[in-house]
Amino acid sequence: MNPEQPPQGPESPDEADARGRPVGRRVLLGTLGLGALGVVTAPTLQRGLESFLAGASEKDPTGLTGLLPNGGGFRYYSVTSSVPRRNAGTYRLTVDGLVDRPTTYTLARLRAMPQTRVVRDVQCVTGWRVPDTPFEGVRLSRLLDAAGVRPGAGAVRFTCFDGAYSESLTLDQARRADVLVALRMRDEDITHAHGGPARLYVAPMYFYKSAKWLSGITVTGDVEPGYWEERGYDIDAWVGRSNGRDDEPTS
Ligand SMILES: Nc1nc2c(c(=O)[nH]1)N[C@H]1C(S)=C(S)[C@@H](COP(=O)(O)O)O[C@H]1N2
Ligand SMILES: [Mo]
Repeated sequence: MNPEQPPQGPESPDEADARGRPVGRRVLLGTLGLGALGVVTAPTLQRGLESFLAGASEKDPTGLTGLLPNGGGFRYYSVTSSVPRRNAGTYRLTVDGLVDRPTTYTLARLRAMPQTRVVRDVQCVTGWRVPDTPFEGVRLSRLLDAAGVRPGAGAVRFTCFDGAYSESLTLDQARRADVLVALRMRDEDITHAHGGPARLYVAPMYFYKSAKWLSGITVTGDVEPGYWEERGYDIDAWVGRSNGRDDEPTS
Protein backbone atom coordinates (compact mmCIF):
# COMPACT_ATOMS: atom_id res chain seq x y z
CA MET A 1 0.00 0.00 0.00
CA ASN A 2 1.26 3.38 -0.91
CA PRO A 3 1.59 5.29 2.37
CA GLU A 4 0.57 8.60 0.75
CA GLN A 5 -2.83 7.24 -0.14
CA PRO A 6 -5.83 6.94 2.16
CA PRO A 7 -6.75 3.29 2.86
CA GLN A 8 -9.31 3.04 0.04
CA GLY A 9 -7.55 5.51 -2.22
CA PRO A 10 -10.52 7.52 -3.50
CA GLU A 11 -9.67 9.63 -6.51
CA SER A 12 -12.89 11.64 -6.47
CA PRO A 13 -15.63 12.53 -4.01
CA ASP A 14 -18.09 10.32 -5.89
CA GLU A 15 -15.86 7.29 -5.69
CA ALA A 16 -15.41 8.00 -2.05
CA ASP A 17 -19.14 8.01 -1.48
CA ALA A 18 -19.71 4.92 -3.57
CA ARG A 19 -17.28 3.05 -1.41
CA GLY A 20 -19.16 4.10 1.67
CA ARG A 21 -16.42 5.88 3.51
CA PRO A 22 -16.87 6.95 7.12
CA VAL A 23 -19.01 10.03 7.65
CA GLY A 24 -16.06 12.23 8.52
CA ARG A 25 -14.33 11.67 5.24
CA ARG A 26 -17.55 11.88 3.26
CA VAL A 27 -18.19 15.29 4.74
CA LEU A 28 -14.63 16.34 4.04
CA LEU A 29 -14.67 15.21 0.43
CA GLY A 30 -18.13 16.64 -0.15
CA THR A 31 -16.92 20.00 1.01
CA LEU A 32 -13.88 19.78 -1.21
CA GLY A 33 -16.14 18.87 -4.11
CA LEU A 34 -18.02 22.15 -3.67
CA GLY A 35 -14.73 23.97 -3.70
CA ALA A 36 -13.61 22.24 -6.85
CA LEU A 37 -16.78 23.47 -8.57
CA GLY A 38 -15.74 27.01 -7.77
CA VAL A 39 -18.21 27.70 -5.00
CA VAL A 40 -15.43 28.62 -2.63
CA THR A 41 -13.45 31.48 -4.08
CA ALA A 42 -12.78 34.22 -1.55
CA PRO A 43 -9.34 34.04 0.08
CA THR A 44 -10.90 34.19 3.54
CA LEU A 45 -13.12 31.23 2.73
CA GLN A 46 -10.18 29.34 1.33
CA ARG A 47 -8.30 30.06 4.51
CA GLY A 48 -11.21 28.68 6.51
CA LEU A 49 -11.21 25.57 4.40
CA GLU A 50 -7.51 25.10 4.95
CA SER A 51 -7.92 25.19 8.71
CA PHE A 52 -10.90 22.85 8.40
CA LEU A 53 -8.66 20.52 6.42
CA ALA A 54 -5.97 20.80 9.06
CA GLY A 55 -8.46 19.83 11.75
CA ALA A 56 -9.75 16.92 9.71
CA SER A 57 -6.27 15.49 9.26
CA GLU A 58 -5.87 15.08 12.97
CA LYS A 59 -8.58 12.44 12.84
CA ASP A 60 -7.09 10.73 9.79
CA PRO A 61 -3.86 8.91 10.64
CA THR A 62 -3.11 8.31 6.98
CA GLY A 63 -2.39 12.00 6.54
CA LEU A 64 -4.37 14.62 4.75
CA THR A 65 -5.20 14.50 1.11
CA GLY A 66 -7.99 16.03 -0.85
CA LEU A 67 -8.86 18.19 -3.80
CA LEU A 68 -8.22 21.88 -3.20
CA PRO A 69 -10.76 24.55 -4.11
CA ASN A 70 -9.82 25.97 -7.49
CA GLY A 71 -6.96 23.54 -7.30
CA GLY A 72 -6.98 22.64 -10.97
CA GLY A 73 -6.63 18.97 -10.13
CA PHE A 74 -3.97 19.34 -7.47
CA ARG A 75 -4.34 17.55 -4.19
CA TYR A 76 -3.35 18.96 -0.86
CA TYR A 77 -0.66 17.01 0.95
CA SER A 78 0.90 17.56 4.32
CA VAL A 79 2.45 15.06 6.68
CA THR A 80 1.65 17.37 9.59
CA SER A 81 -1.79 18.41 10.78
CA SER A 82 -0.95 22.11 10.78
CA VAL A 83 1.75 24.26 9.25
CA PRO A 84 2.70 27.74 10.47
CA ARG A 85 2.21 30.58 8.02
CA ARG A 86 5.16 32.54 6.71
CA ASN A 87 4.87 35.73 4.71
CA ALA A 88 7.20 38.28 3.13
CA GLY A 89 8.02 39.61 6.59
CA THR A 90 8.70 36.32 8.34
CA TYR A 91 9.93 33.92 5.65
CA ARG A 92 13.61 32.92 5.65
CA LEU A 93 15.52 30.41 3.53
CA THR A 94 18.90 29.26 4.84
CA VAL A 95 21.64 27.85 2.63
CA ASP A 96 24.39 26.14 4.66
CA GLY A 97 26.46 22.99 5.06
CA LEU A 98 29.49 22.36 2.84
CA VAL A 99 29.57 25.88 1.41
CA ASP A 100 32.01 28.80 1.63
CA ARG A 101 29.32 31.44 2.18
CA PRO A 102 26.30 30.30 4.26
CA THR A 103 23.43 32.65 3.44
CA THR A 104 19.96 33.46 4.71
CA TYR A 105 17.53 34.80 2.12
CA THR A 106 14.42 36.87 2.66
CA LEU A 107 11.54 36.58 0.22
CA ALA A 108 12.36 40.03 -1.16
CA ARG A 109 15.90 38.97 -1.89
CA LEU A 110 14.76 35.81 -3.66
CA ARG A 111 12.27 37.84 -5.68
CA ALA A 112 15.03 40.25 -6.71
CA MET A 113 17.07 37.45 -8.29
CA PRO A 114 16.61 36.33 -11.91
CA GLN A 115 13.42 34.23 -12.21
CA THR A 116 13.08 31.13 -14.37
CA ARG A 117 9.72 29.82 -15.60
CA VAL A 118 9.28 26.10 -16.28
CA VAL A 119 6.06 24.59 -17.67
CA ARG A 120 5.73 20.81 -17.39
CA ASP A 121 3.21 18.21 -16.25
CA VAL A 122 3.10 17.42 -12.55
CA GLN A 123 2.97 13.72 -11.65
CA CYS A 124 2.29 12.36 -8.17
CA VAL A 125 3.48 8.86 -7.40
CA THR A 126 -0.06 7.90 -6.33
CA GLY A 127 -1.20 8.38 -9.91
CA TRP A 128 -2.71 11.82 -10.40
CA ARG A 129 -1.22 14.09 -13.03
CA VAL A 130 -1.82 17.76 -13.84
CA PRO A 131 -0.77 18.97 -17.30
CA ASP A 132 1.25 22.03 -18.26
CA THR A 133 1.74 23.70 -14.91
CA PRO A 134 3.87 26.86 -14.78
CA PHE A 135 6.33 27.16 -11.91
CA GLU A 136 8.55 30.20 -11.55
CA GLY A 137 11.41 31.02 -9.22
CA VAL A 138 15.15 31.00 -8.67
CA ARG A 139 17.21 28.18 -10.12
CA LEU A 140 18.61 26.09 -7.29
CA SER A 141 21.97 26.05 -9.12
CA ARG A 142 22.15 29.81 -8.76
CA LEU A 143 21.73 29.63 -4.98
CA LEU A 144 24.34 26.87 -4.79
CA ASP A 145 26.80 28.88 -6.88
CA ALA A 146 26.19 31.97 -4.75
CA ALA A 147 26.99 29.96 -1.61
CA GLY A 148 30.09 28.37 -3.12
CA VAL A 149 29.83 24.58 -2.90
CA ARG A 150 32.99 23.09 -1.42
CA PRO A 151 34.95 20.22 -2.97
CA GLY A 152 33.82 16.90 -1.57
CA ALA A 153 30.15 17.85 -1.49
CA GLY A 154 27.88 15.41 -3.29
CA ALA A 155 24.29 16.10 -2.29
CA VAL A 156 21.73 18.61 -1.08
CA ARG A 157 19.24 18.18 1.73
CA PHE A 158 16.03 20.19 1.99
CA THR A 159 14.10 20.94 5.17
CA CYS A 160 10.72 22.55 5.69
CA PHE A 161 9.07 24.87 8.19
CA ASP A 162 6.32 22.32 8.79
CA GLY A 163 8.98 20.81 11.03
CA ALA A 164 8.71 17.29 9.58
CA TYR A 165 9.19 16.94 5.84
CA SER A 166 12.56 16.61 4.18
CA GLU A 167 13.94 15.81 0.75
CA SER A 168 17.27 15.31 -0.97
CA LEU A 169 18.95 15.41 -4.36
CA THR A 170 22.41 14.60 -5.61
CA LEU A 171 24.40 17.69 -6.49
CA ASP A 172 24.15 16.83 -10.19
CA GLN A 173 20.36 16.59 -9.95
CA ALA A 174 20.19 19.80 -7.93
CA ARG A 175 22.12 21.70 -10.61
CA ARG A 176 19.65 20.89 -13.39
CA ALA A 177 18.10 23.88 -15.11
CA ASP A 178 14.58 22.57 -14.37
CA VAL A 179 15.03 22.50 -10.58
CA LEU A 180 13.79 25.67 -8.89
CA VAL A 181 13.15 27.30 -5.57
CA ALA A 182 9.69 28.23 -6.78
CA LEU A 183 7.94 31.41 -5.64
CA ARG A 184 5.07 31.22 -8.13
CA MET A 185 2.84 28.41 -9.36
CA ARG A 186 0.26 28.76 -12.13
CA ASP A 187 1.40 32.39 -12.48
CA GLU A 188 0.42 33.35 -8.94
CA ASP A 189 2.38 33.57 -5.72
CA ILE A 190 2.39 30.10 -4.22
CA THR A 191 -0.42 29.81 -1.69
CA HIS A 192 0.09 28.45 1.80
CA ALA A 193 -1.69 25.23 0.85
CA HIS A 194 0.70 24.62 -2.03
CA GLY A 195 3.78 25.20 0.11
CA GLY A 196 4.20 28.96 -0.11
CA PRO A 197 5.79 31.33 0.05
CA ALA A 198 8.51 29.10 -1.42
CA ARG A 199 8.69 25.43 -2.32
CA LEU A 200 11.16 23.27 -4.14
CA TYR A 201 10.20 22.30 -7.70
CA VAL A 202 11.91 19.31 -9.28
CA ALA A 203 10.34 19.07 -12.75
CA PRO A 204 11.62 15.63 -13.87
CA MET A 205 10.75 13.79 -10.66
CA TYR A 206 7.62 12.62 -8.85
CA PHE A 207 6.01 15.49 -6.99
CA TYR A 208 7.06 14.25 -3.54
CA LYS A 209 10.52 15.61 -4.38
CA SER A 210 9.03 19.12 -4.60
CA ALA A 211 9.19 19.93 -0.89
CA LYS A 212 6.60 22.48 0.25
CA TRP A 213 7.27 25.21 2.84
CA LEU A 214 10.98 25.14 2.05
CA SER A 215 13.15 26.63 4.80
CA GLY A 216 16.56 24.99 4.55
CA ILE A 217 19.04 23.95 1.86
CA THR A 218 22.04 22.10 3.29
CA VAL A 219 24.92 20.92 1.12
CA THR A 220 26.10 17.50 2.34
CA GLY A 221 28.59 14.81 1.41
CA ASP A 222 26.11 12.07 0.59
CA VAL A 223 22.38 11.81 -0.03
CA GLU A 224 20.29 11.43 3.10
CA PRO A 225 16.89 9.84 2.39
CA GLY A 226 13.93 12.20 2.75
CA TYR A 227 10.66 11.76 4.64
CA TRP A 228 8.92 9.48 2.12
CA GLU A 229 12.16 7.84 1.10
CA GLU A 230 12.61 6.55 4.64
CA ARG A 231 9.14 5.08 4.14
CA GLY A 232 9.84 3.25 0.90
CA TYR A 233 9.85 5.72 -1.99
CA ASP A 234 12.79 5.81 -4.40
CA ILE A 235 15.46 8.43 -3.77
CA ASP A 236 16.08 8.86 -7.50
CA ALA A 237 12.50 9.66 -8.34
CA TRP A 238 12.53 10.16 -12.14
CA VAL A 239 8.99 10.16 -13.49
CA GLY A 240 8.46 6.93 -15.42
CA ARG A 241 11.71 5.35 -14.32
CA SER A 242 11.24 4.78 -10.59
CA ASN A 243 8.84 3.60 -7.92
CA GLY A 244 7.78 0.73 -10.19
CA ARG A 245 5.74 3.09 -12.39
CA ASP A 246 5.76 3.72 -16.12
CA ASP A 247 4.30 7.23 -16.41
CA GLU A 248 5.23 9.49 -19.31
CA PRO A 249 8.33 11.50 -18.29
CA THR A 250 7.61 15.11 -17.25
CA SER A 251 10.85 16.77 -18.26
N1 LIG B 1 6.53 19.85 3.27
C1 LIG B 1 5.88 18.95 2.50
N2 LIG B 1 6.14 18.93 1.17
C2 LIG B 1 5.52 18.04 0.37
C3 LIG B 1 4.61 17.09 0.90
C4 LIG B 1 4.33 17.15 2.29
O1 LIG B 1 3.53 16.36 2.84
N3 LIG B 1 4.97 18.09 3.06
N4 LIG B 1 3.99 16.15 0.06
C5 LIG B 1 4.63 15.89 -1.23
C6 LIG B 1 3.75 15.17 -2.13
S1 LIG B 1 3.64 13.50 -1.91
C7 LIG B 1 3.10 15.78 -3.15
S2 LIG B 1 2.20 14.90 -4.28
C8 LIG B 1 3.14 17.26 -3.29
C9 LIG B 1 1.72 17.82 -3.24
O2 LIG B 1 1.76 19.20 -3.50
P1 LIG B 1 0.40 20.04 -3.48
O3 LIG B 1 -0.19 19.87 -2.09
O4 LIG B 1 0.78 21.43 -3.80
O5 LIG B 1 -0.51 19.43 -4.53
O6 LIG B 1 3.91 17.89 -2.28
C10 LIG B 1 5.06 17.19 -1.90
N5 LIG B 1 5.79 18.04 -0.98
MO1 LIG C 1 2.72 12.70 -3.94
